[in-house]
Amino acid sequence: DGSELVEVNNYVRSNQAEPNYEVFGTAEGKNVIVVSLESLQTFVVNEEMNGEVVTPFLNELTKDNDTYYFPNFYHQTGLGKTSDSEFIVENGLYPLGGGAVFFTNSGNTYNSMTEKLNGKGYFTNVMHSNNKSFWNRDIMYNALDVDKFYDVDSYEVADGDAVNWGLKDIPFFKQSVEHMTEMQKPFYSRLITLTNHYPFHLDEEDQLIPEYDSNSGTLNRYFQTARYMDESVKVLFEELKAKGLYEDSIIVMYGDHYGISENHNEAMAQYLEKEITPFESAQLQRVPMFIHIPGSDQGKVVEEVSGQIDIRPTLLHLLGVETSKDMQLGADVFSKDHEEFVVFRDGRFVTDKVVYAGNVCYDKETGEETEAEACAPYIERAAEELEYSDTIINGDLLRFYDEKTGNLLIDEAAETK
Ligand code: GP9
Ligand code: MN
Repeated sequence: DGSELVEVNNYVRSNQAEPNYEVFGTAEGKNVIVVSLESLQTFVVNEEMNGEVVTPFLNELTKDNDTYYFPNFYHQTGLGKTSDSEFIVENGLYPLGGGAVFFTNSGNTYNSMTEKLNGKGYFTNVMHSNNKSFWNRDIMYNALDVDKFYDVDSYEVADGDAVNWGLKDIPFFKQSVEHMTEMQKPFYSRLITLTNHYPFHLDEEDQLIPEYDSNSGTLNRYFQTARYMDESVKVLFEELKAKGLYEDSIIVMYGDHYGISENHNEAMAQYLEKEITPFESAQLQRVPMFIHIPGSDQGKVVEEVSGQIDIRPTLLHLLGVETSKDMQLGADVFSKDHEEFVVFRDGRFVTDKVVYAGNVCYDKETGEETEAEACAPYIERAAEELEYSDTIINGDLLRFYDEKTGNLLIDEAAETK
């Protein structure tokens, strides 16, 4: 009957982070372009593979005056992979521990970022050249209030333009920007890339660097497809500039989840030149995150430990949209109240001092096992975070919440029973 919402609401309200008014609204009114970087992990950024630079364009962005780059940013997805990352970004809630929430709870009420931006006059859409029903997206996007889904039918897949899972990212970005030129402004577009996806195949003409030389063909090819992804992002920026959309847009990009699983630890150890302990495995869950605001001149590397759940409040605040009444669990990374505490969907967690993985507490600095007391206070809190999120989703509790006023609609709900 929604009564669980009282406790959840108390928790959310007491963990809320005030916006930082030095950056609040600095992207107000701009088009919003959010790019999901398929399977991109931080271990390839600003690194080389056998002397080859893997992500030259993204490396430049990490040093760019208009870009905030987050090297200590983690994915928080579960079995729902890409769709879980979408869920987190849209709702500021965790995905579920079991199946993909896009399948299990697509009938719920949500107060998505999309819905909020609809309310600000944005034309909201998702662009992804795959069948619309993959991950149940067509159904879930209705629940998230997405105005239009540009699925595979909105793209022309010419001969030689498809590889691996479908349309290559370069033609995908070109055609997506073409669509943007026709959109009502301002728009909020989420673009979901695809080429850097397992099993990481590329046509020869798109192989811009050689493969790696380990016993894992998967890891060997991954560097090549990551290199291609980097090239495709460069094309996105060029196209936005060519079409006059760049200056009026804010571009947020994040890795959706890991691409290289623990099955490739031996090859990964060869590349990283260190043993893949549970500590290293947790650190390998870092995915790059960029916030690019043309002309802002405020860019810097933000070392803050943060995660995908922080994207929604951070972005909304940059757009000048308040979130003080939102039922979200992340926090604005620019806020003084933002806490360096990232919870993975499986219960592992990372703070600025420790990494908790495999039931062992590690010193974040050294990667060595440290005394359990250093992690102890966080173990219960990590479980609590996930539990509150699950409670909201499993109980469809946003039905009983008025995000305009912050009122709980519990009495009303009880009456109608
Ligand atoms: C499928 C694409 C990839 O449309 O989002 O999904 P993933 O396997 O990464 O979840
Ligand atoms: Mn994915």
